[in-house]
Amino acid sequence: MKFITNLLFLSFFKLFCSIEFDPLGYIVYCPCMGRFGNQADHFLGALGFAHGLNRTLVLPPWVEYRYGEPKSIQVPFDTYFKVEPLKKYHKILVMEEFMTKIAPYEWPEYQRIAFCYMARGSEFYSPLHYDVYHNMAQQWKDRYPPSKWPVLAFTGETFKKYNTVKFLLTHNYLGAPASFPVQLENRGLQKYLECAFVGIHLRNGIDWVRACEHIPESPNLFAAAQCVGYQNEKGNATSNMCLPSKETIIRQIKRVIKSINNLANNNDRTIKSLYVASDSYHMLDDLRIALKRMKVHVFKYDKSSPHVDLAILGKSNHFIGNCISSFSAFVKRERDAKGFPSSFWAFPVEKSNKYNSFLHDEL
Ligand SMILES: Nc1nc2c(ncn2[C@@H]2O[C@H](COP(=O)(O)OP(=O)(O)O)[C@@H](O)[C@H]2O)c(=O)[nH]1
Ligand SMILES: *[C@@H]1O[C@H](CO)[C@@H](O)[C@H](O)[C@H]1NC(C)=O
Ligand SMILES: *[C@@H]1O[C@H](CO)[C@@H](O)[C@H](O)[C@H]1NC(C)=O
Ligand SMILES: [Mg+2]
Repeated sequence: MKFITNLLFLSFFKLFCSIEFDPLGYIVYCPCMGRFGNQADHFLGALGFAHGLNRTLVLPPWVEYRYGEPKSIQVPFDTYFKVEPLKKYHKILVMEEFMTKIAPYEWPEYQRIAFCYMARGSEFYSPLHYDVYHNMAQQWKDRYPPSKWPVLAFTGETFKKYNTVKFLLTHNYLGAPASFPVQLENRGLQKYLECAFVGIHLRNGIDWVRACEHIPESPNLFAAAQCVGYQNEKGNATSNMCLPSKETIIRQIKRVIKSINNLANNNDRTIKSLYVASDSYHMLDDLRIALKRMKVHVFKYDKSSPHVDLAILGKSNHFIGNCISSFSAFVKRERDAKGFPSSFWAFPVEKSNKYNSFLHDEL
Protein backbone atom coordinates (compact mmCIF):
# COMPACT_ATOMS: atom_id res chain seq x y z
CA MET A 1 0.00 0.00 0.00
CA LYS A 2 2.72 2.38 0.93
CA PHE A 3 4.38 1.47 -2.31
CA ILE A 4 1.30 2.41 -4.31
CA THR A 5 0.88 5.66 -2.43
CA ASN A 6 4.45 6.43 -3.18
CA LEU A 7 3.94 5.66 -6.82
CA LEU A 8 0.87 7.87 -6.96
CA PHE A 9 2.73 10.63 -5.21
CA LEU A 10 5.57 10.31 -7.63
CA SER A 11 3.30 10.52 -10.65
CA PHE A 12 1.61 13.59 -9.25
CA PHE A 13 4.91 15.06 -8.45
CA LYS A 14 6.07 14.46 -11.99
CA LEU A 15 2.88 16.02 -13.29
CA PHE A 16 2.85 19.12 -11.12
CA CYS A 17 6.47 19.92 -11.25
CA SER A 18 6.48 19.06 -14.93
CA ILE A 19 9.83 17.43 -14.68
CA GLU A 20 10.63 15.82 -17.94
CA PHE A 21 12.33 12.48 -17.70
CA ASP A 22 14.28 11.30 -20.66
CA PRO A 23 12.78 7.97 -21.70
CA LEU A 24 16.01 7.20 -23.48
CA GLY A 25 17.91 7.44 -20.21
CA TYR A 26 20.94 9.23 -18.77
CA ILE A 27 24.70 9.01 -18.73
CA VAL A 28 26.45 9.90 -15.47
CA TYR A 29 30.20 9.92 -15.24
CA CYS A 30 33.02 10.91 -12.98
CA PRO A 31 35.74 13.26 -14.20
CA CYS A 32 38.13 11.37 -12.01
CA MET A 33 41.23 11.43 -14.11
CA GLY A 34 43.71 14.26 -14.11
CA ARG A 35 43.24 17.98 -13.89
CA PHE A 36 41.38 20.39 -16.14
CA GLY A 37 42.78 19.44 -19.55
CA ASN A 38 42.24 15.71 -18.97
CA GLN A 39 38.75 16.32 -17.66
CA ALA A 40 37.90 18.49 -20.66
CA ASP A 41 39.03 15.70 -23.02
CA HIS A 42 36.84 13.29 -21.13
CA PHE A 43 33.96 15.69 -21.18
CA LEU A 44 34.07 15.89 -24.99
CA GLY A 45 34.26 12.11 -25.16
CA ALA A 46 31.32 11.69 -22.80
CA LEU A 47 29.35 14.20 -24.84
CA GLY A 48 30.03 12.29 -28.04
CA PHE A 49 29.18 9.03 -26.32
CA ALA A 50 25.90 10.30 -24.88
CA HIS A 51 25.02 11.70 -28.29
CA GLY A 52 25.74 8.35 -29.91
CA LEU A 53 23.44 6.57 -27.44
CA ASN A 54 20.99 9.47 -27.44
CA ARG A 55 20.87 9.54 -23.66
CA THR A 56 20.86 12.77 -21.64
CA LEU A 57 24.36 13.62 -20.46
CA VAL A 58 24.68 14.63 -16.81
CA LEU A 59 27.41 17.26 -16.47
CA PRO A 60 29.57 16.53 -13.45
CA PRO A 61 31.38 19.23 -11.50
CA TRP A 62 35.00 19.94 -12.38
CA VAL A 63 37.34 18.41 -9.85
CA GLU A 64 40.05 20.83 -8.78
CA TYR A 65 43.09 20.33 -6.69
CA ARG A 66 44.19 23.48 -4.89
CA TYR A 67 47.74 23.75 -3.82
CA GLY A 68 48.17 23.10 -0.12
CA GLU A 69 44.64 21.75 0.31
CA PRO A 70 44.38 18.06 1.15
CA LYS A 71 41.07 17.45 -0.61
CA SER A 72 39.88 18.16 -4.09
CA ILE A 73 37.00 20.56 -4.54
CA GLN A 74 34.02 20.24 -6.86
CA VAL A 75 33.20 23.22 -9.00
CA PRO A 76 29.77 23.03 -10.67
CA PHE A 77 30.10 22.57 -14.42
CA ASP A 78 28.30 25.83 -15.19
CA THR A 79 30.71 27.91 -13.14
CA TYR A 80 33.04 28.05 -16.12
CA PHE A 81 30.91 27.13 -19.11
CA LYS A 82 27.49 27.98 -20.36
CA VAL A 83 25.00 25.15 -20.46
CA GLU A 84 22.74 26.67 -23.10
CA PRO A 85 25.06 26.40 -26.12
CA LEU A 86 25.70 22.74 -25.32
CA LYS A 87 21.99 22.12 -25.60
CA LYS A 88 22.22 23.01 -29.27
CA TYR A 89 24.15 19.82 -29.71
CA HIS A 90 22.70 17.44 -27.15
CA LYS A 91 20.35 16.89 -24.21
CA ILE A 92 22.20 17.79 -21.01
CA LEU A 93 21.60 18.46 -17.35
CA VAL A 94 23.96 19.63 -14.62
CA MET A 95 24.70 17.08 -11.89
CA GLU A 96 23.12 19.16 -9.14
CA GLU A 97 19.83 19.24 -11.05
CA PHE A 98 20.03 15.57 -11.93
CA MET A 99 20.59 14.53 -8.32
CA THR A 100 17.70 16.59 -6.96
CA LYS A 101 15.12 16.25 -9.74
CA ILE A 102 15.82 13.03 -11.58
CA ALA A 103 17.87 10.67 -9.46
CA PRO A 104 15.27 10.17 -6.70
CA TYR A 105 12.88 8.71 -9.27
CA GLU A 106 14.94 7.27 -12.08
CA TRP A 107 17.92 6.23 -10.07
CA PRO A 108 16.89 5.20 -6.56
CA GLU A 109 19.74 4.46 -4.23
CA TYR A 110 19.36 0.70 -4.28
CA GLN A 111 19.73 0.76 -8.05
CA ARG A 112 22.92 2.79 -8.17
CA ILE A 113 25.07 0.45 -10.09
CA ALA A 114 28.41 1.60 -11.31
CA PHE A 115 29.75 0.73 -14.69
CA CYS A 116 33.27 -0.45 -15.03
CA TYR A 117 35.24 -1.74 -17.90
CA MET A 118 37.07 -4.09 -15.62
CA ALA A 119 36.06 -6.00 -12.52
CA ARG A 120 35.93 -3.06 -10.17
CA GLY A 121 32.30 -2.04 -10.01
CA SER A 122 29.09 -3.91 -10.25
CA GLU A 123 28.50 -4.03 -13.99
CA PHE A 124 31.31 -4.86 -16.37
CA TYR A 125 30.60 -3.75 -19.87
CA SER A 126 33.72 -5.15 -21.43
CA PRO A 127 34.17 -5.74 -24.34
CA LEU A 128 31.92 -2.80 -25.28
CA HIS A 129 33.84 0.42 -25.68
CA TYR A 130 33.03 4.10 -26.14
CA ASP A 131 33.68 4.64 -29.77
CA VAL A 132 30.13 5.30 -30.88
CA TYR A 133 31.27 6.27 -34.34
CA HIS A 134 31.92 2.76 -35.44
CA ASN A 135 28.78 0.71 -34.82
CA MET A 136 29.21 0.61 -31.06
CA ALA A 137 26.09 2.63 -30.22
CA GLN A 138 23.67 -0.09 -31.24
CA GLN A 139 25.50 -2.68 -29.18
CA TRP A 140 25.21 -0.45 -26.13
CA LYS A 141 21.52 0.10 -26.77
CA ASP A 142 20.91 -3.63 -27.16
CA ARG A 143 22.81 -4.60 -24.06
CA TYR A 144 21.57 -1.74 -21.89
CA PRO A 145 18.09 -0.69 -23.03
CA PRO A 146 16.93 2.51 -21.27
CA SER A 147 13.75 0.82 -20.03
CA LYS A 148 15.86 -1.49 -17.90
CA TRP A 149 18.90 0.78 -17.44
CA PRO A 150 17.62 4.35 -17.16
CA VAL A 151 20.96 5.55 -15.82
CA LEU A 152 24.38 4.43 -16.94
CA ALA A 153 26.83 5.59 -14.31
CA PHE A 154 30.49 5.38 -15.19
CA THR A 155 32.72 5.22 -12.23
CA GLY A 156 34.63 2.76 -10.18
CA GLU A 157 32.46 1.92 -7.23
CA THR A 158 28.89 1.38 -6.23
CA PHE A 159 27.24 4.53 -5.06
CA LYS A 160 26.60 3.96 -1.40
CA LYS A 161 24.64 7.06 -0.76
CA TYR A 162 23.80 10.10 -2.78
CA ASN A 163 26.45 12.66 -2.37
CA THR A 164 28.00 14.04 -5.47
CA VAL A 165 30.98 15.29 -3.60
CA LYS A 166 31.65 12.05 -1.83
CA PHE A 167 31.00 10.06 -4.93
CA LEU A 168 33.55 12.04 -6.85
CA LEU A 169 36.09 12.07 -4.09
CA THR A 170 36.21 8.34 -3.77
CA HIS A 171 37.36 7.84 -7.33
CA ASN A 172 40.80 8.38 -8.53
CA TYR A 173 40.78 6.51 -11.73
CA LEU A 174 39.22 6.70 -15.12
CA GLY A 175 35.48 7.20 -14.79
CA ALA A 176 34.37 8.87 -17.99
CA PRO A 177 32.94 6.90 -20.88
CA ALA A 178 35.56 8.40 -23.08
CA SER A 179 39.07 7.86 -24.22
CA PHE A 180 42.05 10.00 -23.36
CA PRO A 181 43.35 11.83 -25.28
CA VAL A 182 40.18 13.01 -26.93
CA GLN A 183 39.03 11.00 -29.91
CA LEU A 184 39.43 12.66 -33.31
CA GLU A 185 35.66 12.65 -33.95
CA ASN A 186 34.96 14.52 -30.71
CA ARG A 187 37.40 17.40 -31.13
CA GLY A 188 34.90 19.57 -32.98
CA LEU A 189 32.44 19.44 -30.08
CA GLN A 190 34.57 22.09 -28.34
CA LYS A 191 32.60 24.74 -30.23
CA TYR A 192 29.63 24.15 -27.91
CA LEU A 193 31.74 24.91 -24.86
CA GLU A 194 31.33 28.60 -24.19
CA CYS A 195 32.01 30.62 -21.10
CA ALA A 196 30.62 34.03 -20.33
CA PHE A 197 32.07 36.73 -18.14
CA VAL A 198 32.20 40.47 -17.77
CA GLY A 199 35.66 42.06 -17.59
CA ILE A 200 36.34 45.35 -15.83
CA HIS A 201 39.34 47.63 -15.53
CA LEU A 202 39.82 49.50 -12.27
CA ARG A 203 42.58 52.06 -12.63
CA ASN A 204 43.09 53.43 -9.14
CA GLY A 205 46.76 53.47 -8.06
CA ILE A 206 48.21 56.51 -6.35
CA ASP A 207 49.63 57.89 -9.65
CA TRP A 208 46.12 57.75 -11.03
CA VAL A 209 44.53 59.48 -8.06
CA ARG A 210 47.02 62.35 -8.60
CA ALA A 211 46.38 62.42 -12.37
CA CYS A 212 42.63 62.60 -11.85
CA GLU A 213 43.04 65.76 -9.79
CA HIS A 214 43.80 67.52 -13.09
CA ILE A 215 40.51 66.62 -14.70
CA PRO A 216 38.80 69.97 -14.01
CA GLU A 217 41.40 71.91 -15.99
CA SER A 218 42.09 69.14 -18.53
CA PRO A 219 38.70 67.95 -19.80
CA ASN A 220 40.47 65.86 -22.46
CA LEU A 221 43.09 64.24 -20.26
CA PHE A 222 45.05 61.22 -21.58
CA ALA A 223 42.72 58.84 -23.39
CA ALA A 224 39.55 60.76 -22.58
CA ALA A 225 38.91 61.42 -26.28
CA GLN A 226 37.77 57.82 -26.69
CA CYS A 227 34.70 58.89 -24.73
CA VAL A 228 34.26 62.63 -25.04
CA GLY A 229 35.70 63.06 -28.55
CA TYR A 230 38.87 64.77 -29.68
CA GLN A 231 37.18 68.20 -29.55
CA ASN A 232 35.07 67.39 -26.49
CA GLU A 233 32.10 67.02 -28.82
CA LYS A 234 30.54 64.71 -26.27
CA GLY A 235 31.25 66.82 -23.19
CA ASN A 236 34.03 67.10 -20.70
CA ALA A 237 35.76 64.38 -18.77
CA THR A 238 34.59 64.18 -15.16
CA SER A 239 36.19 63.02 -11.94
CA ASN A 240 33.77 60.09 -11.75
CA MET A 241 34.96 58.89 -15.17
CA CYS A 242 38.54 59.04 -13.96
CA LEU A 243 38.02 57.55 -10.49
CA PRO A 244 34.53 56.09 -10.41
CA SER A 245 32.90 55.75 -7.01
CA LYS A 246 32.19 52.36 -5.55
CA GLU A 247 28.48 52.97 -6.10
CA THR A 248 29.01 53.79 -9.77
CA ILE A 249 31.11 50.69 -10.28
CA ILE A 250 28.71 48.29 -8.62
CA ARG A 251 25.66 49.84 -10.24
CA GLN A 252 27.13 49.59 -13.72
CA ILE A 253 28.32 46.03 -13.28
CA LYS A 254 24.91 44.91 -12.07
CA ARG A 255 23.21 46.70 -14.90
CA VAL A 256 25.44 45.13 -17.55
CA ILE A 257 25.08 41.62 -16.15
CA LYS A 258 21.32 41.95 -15.86
CA SER A 259 20.94 43.23 -19.39
CA ILE A 260 23.07 40.42 -20.83
CA ASN A 261 21.32 37.72 -18.85
CA ASN A 262 17.87 39.02 -19.69
CA LEU A 263 18.80 39.34 -23.32
CA ALA A 264 19.91 35.73 -23.57
CA ASN A 265 16.65 34.80 -21.85
CA ASN A 266 18.09 31.83 -20.03
CA ASN A 267 17.13 32.24 -16.39
CA ASP A 268 19.88 34.70 -15.48
CA ARG A 269 22.38 31.98 -16.05
CA THR A 270 24.55 33.43 -18.72
CA ILE A 271 27.05 35.63 -16.92
CA LYS A 272 28.47 33.72 -13.99
CA SER A 273 31.74 35.50 -13.50
CA LEU A 274 33.33 38.88 -13.23
CA TYR A 275 36.99 39.35 -14.05
CA VAL A 276 38.69 42.28 -12.38
CA ALA A 277 41.90 43.85 -13.67
CA SER A 278 43.55 46.62 -11.73
CA ASP A 279 46.90 48.30 -11.26
CA SER A 280 46.22 48.64 -7.55
CA TYR A 281 42.96 47.89 -5.76
CA HIS A 282 40.64 45.19 -7.12
CA MET A 283 37.72 45.78 -4.71
CA LEU A 284 37.22 42.03 -4.50
CA ASP A 285 35.44 42.01 -1.13
CA ASP A 286 33.00 44.75 -2.05
CA LEU A 287 32.31 43.19 -5.44
CA ARG A 288 31.76 39.74 -4.00
CA ILE A 289 29.29 41.06 -1.47
CA ALA A 290 27.51 43.14 -4.08
CA LEU A 291 27.20 40.29 -6.59
CA LYS A 292 26.49 37.48 -4.20
CA ARG A 293 22.76 37.62 -4.72
CA MET A 294 23.21 37.42 -8.49
CA LYS A 295 25.44 34.38 -7.93
CA VAL A 296 28.28 35.94 -9.85
CA HIS A 297 31.79 34.86 -8.91
CA VAL A 298 34.52 37.47 -8.82
CA PHE A 299 38.05 36.73 -10.00
CA LYS A 300 41.38 38.41 -10.48
CA TYR A 301 44.59 37.04 -11.87
CA ASP A 302 46.70 35.94 -8.95
CA LYS A 303 49.87 37.56 -10.26
CA SER A 304 50.37 41.06 -11.51
CA SER A 305 50.67 40.78 -15.24
CA PRO A 306 49.36 43.65 -17.35
CA HIS A 307 49.49 41.59 -20.53
CA VAL A 308 47.54 38.69 -19.10
CA ASP A 309 44.95 41.18 -17.88
CA LEU A 310 44.82 42.76 -21.34
CA ALA A 311 44.36 39.37 -22.99
CA ILE A 312 41.54 38.34 -20.65
CA LEU A 313 39.75 41.69 -20.83
CA GLY A 314 39.93 41.44 -24.61
CA LYS A 315 38.02 38.16 -24.52
CA SER A 316 35.25 39.09 -22.10
CA ASN A 317 31.62 39.12 -23.20
CA HIS A 318 31.39 42.72 -22.07
CA PHE A 319 34.11 45.10 -20.96
CA ILE A 320 33.75 48.13 -18.71
CA GLY A 321 36.77 50.39 -18.84
CA ASN A 322 38.08 53.76 -17.79
CA CYS A 323 37.65 56.61 -20.30
CA ILE A 324 40.82 58.35 -19.24
CA SER A 325 43.13 55.33 -19.17
CA SER A 326 45.18 54.38 -22.22
CA PHE A 327 45.37 50.88 -20.75
CA SER A 328 41.58 50.66 -20.99
CA ALA A 329 41.80 52.25 -24.42
CA PHE A 330 43.96 49.41 -25.69
CA VAL A 331 41.32 46.89 -24.65
CA LYS A 332 38.53 48.98 -26.15
CA ARG A 333 40.27 49.25 -29.55
CA GLU A 334 40.98 45.55 -29.67
CA ARG A 335 37.35 44.78 -28.88
CA ASP A 336 36.10 47.29 -31.44
CA ALA A 337 38.19 45.47 -34.04
CA LYS A 338 36.52 42.19 -33.08
CA GLY A 339 33.04 43.69 -32.81
CA PHE A 340 32.81 42.99 -29.06
CA PRO A 341 30.81 45.36 -26.81
CA SER A 342 32.37 47.72 -24.26
CA SER A 343 31.27 50.55 -22.02
CA PHE A 344 32.89 53.01 -19.63
CA TRP A 345 32.58 54.07 -16.03
CA ALA A 346 30.31 57.09 -15.60
CA PHE A 347 30.02 57.74 -19.31
CA PRO A 348 27.78 58.91 -20.79
CA VAL A 349 26.98 61.13 -17.84
CA GLU A 350 23.58 60.21 -16.48
CA LYS A 351 20.87 62.78 -17.05
CA SER A 352 18.89 62.23 -13.86
CA ASN A 353 20.48 63.77 -10.81
CA LYS A 354 22.79 61.71 -8.71
CA TYR A 355 20.43 61.32 -5.82
CA ASN A 356 17.67 59.92 -8.01
CA SER A 357 19.76 57.39 -9.80
CA PHE A 358 21.20 56.31 -6.49
CA LEU A 359 17.72 55.62 -5.20
CA HIS A 360 16.69 53.72 -8.33
CA ASP A 361 19.59 51.41 -8.55
CA GLU A 362 20.39 50.67 -4.98
CA LEU A 363 19.25 47.06 -4.49
N1 LIG B 1 48.34 44.13 -14.18
C1 LIG B 1 47.74 45.29 -14.41
N2 LIG B 1 48.46 46.39 -14.53
C2 LIG B 1 47.83 47.54 -14.81
C3 LIG B 1 46.43 47.61 -14.94
N3 LIG B 1 46.09 48.89 -15.20
C4 LIG B 1 47.24 49.56 -15.23
N4 LIG B 1 48.29 48.77 -15.00
C5 LIG B 1 49.71 49.09 -14.95
O1 LIG B 1 49.82 50.46 -14.90
C6 LIG B 1 50.30 50.96 -16.16
C7 LIG B 1 49.42 52.12 -16.53
O2 LIG B 1 50.08 52.92 -17.43
P1 LIG B 1 49.62 53.08 -18.93
O3 LIG B 1 49.78 51.78 -19.62
O4 LIG B 1 50.36 54.24 -19.46
O5 LIG B 1 48.04 53.40 -18.91
P2 LIG B 1 47.29 54.61 -18.23
O6 LIG B 1 48.21 55.29 -17.28
O7 LIG B 1 46.14 53.94 -17.52
O8 LIG B 1 46.82 55.54 -19.31
C8 LIG B 1 50.15 49.79 -17.14
O9 LIG B 1 51.06 49.83 -18.19
C9 LIG B 1 50.34 48.61 -16.23
O10 LIG B 1 51.70 48.34 -16.01
C10 LIG B 1 45.69 46.41 -14.78
O11 LIG B 1 44.47 46.37 -14.88
N5 LIG B 1 46.39 45.29 -14.53
C1 LIG C 1 17.19 11.61 -29.51
O1 LIG C 1 16.16 11.68 -28.58
C2 LIG C 1 15.32 12.81 -28.67
C3 LIG C 1 14.30 12.75 -27.56
O2 LIG C 1 14.93 12.74 -26.31
C4 LIG C 1 14.67 12.87 -30.03
O3 LIG C 1 13.91 14.04 -30.16
C5 LIG C 1 15.74 12.82 -31.11
O4 LIG C 1 15.13 12.78 -32.37
C6 LIG C 1 16.62 11.62 -30.91
N1 LIG C 1 17.73 11.68 -31.88
C7 LIG C 1 18.06 10.67 -32.65
C8 LIG C 1 19.19 10.89 -33.57
O5 LIG C 1 17.45 9.60 -32.62
C1 LIG D 1 33.77 71.87 -20.79
O1 LIG D 1 34.69 72.62 -20.08
C2 LIG D 1 34.94 73.91 -20.62
C3 LIG D 1 36.03 74.57 -19.79
O2 LIG D 1 37.09 73.71 -19.60
C4 LIG D 1 33.65 74.71 -20.60
O3 LIG D 1 33.86 75.95 -21.26
C5 LIG D 1 32.57 73.98 -21.36
O4 LIG D 1 31.33 74.63 -21.26
C6 LIG D 1 32.44 72.56 -20.79
N1 LIG D 1 31.51 71.82 -21.63
C7 LIG D 1 30.53 71.11 -21.13
C8 LIG D 1 29.67 70.37 -22.11
O5 LIG D 1 30.32 71.00 -19.95
MG1 LIG E 1 50.17 56.16 -17.84
